[in-house]
Amino acid sequence: MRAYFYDNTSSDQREAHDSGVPVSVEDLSALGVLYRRLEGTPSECLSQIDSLCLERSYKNRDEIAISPELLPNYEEKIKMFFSEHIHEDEEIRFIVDGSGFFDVRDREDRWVRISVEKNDLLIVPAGIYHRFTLDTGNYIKAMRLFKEDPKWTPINRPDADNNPFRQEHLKAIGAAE
Ligand code: KMT
Ligand code: NI
Repeated sequence: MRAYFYDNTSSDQREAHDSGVPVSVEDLSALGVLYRRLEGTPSECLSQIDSLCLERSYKNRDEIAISPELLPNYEEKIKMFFSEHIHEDEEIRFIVDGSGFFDVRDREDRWVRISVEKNDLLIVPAGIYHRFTLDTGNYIKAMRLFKEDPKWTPINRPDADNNPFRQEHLKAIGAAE
């Protein structure tokens, strides 16, 4: 994992867009974005995920593979993942293989790009504006963890501006409007 401010140039979303200004794990955590790298064999990683699920009450999981060949309705899904949105629940992803970018908005509404790869675990909090893209490797496989009653539906910007989960997130990071 590596995080940095997005350079806001208009080239392909799959490029790194690295402004050269890093963002630390602590900075991410202050935005409610939690990161952990899991170590060990795949089965050791799985048992760490099992413990995390118990601790945080994630009762369900599935796996998604994203590449032009593997994901049905690829073009449409890729567009949807990259439209700025929130969820009313955490977005928890364990990267099983491949790599990609999660972009999240900071307190001043700047994009922070989080480059994730195999064995990275990322928790994106409810109410934060974010988006996802593949990188130029064009492939990621991720385990998606969710609570019993997942609130999957992305709520796009600006529709989510007055959403209570958005307001609560702004309060949590000290940026209430
Ligand atoms: C999402 O909600 O943006 C996704 O599930 C796609 C990213 S998972 C690597
Ligand atoms: Ni999302």
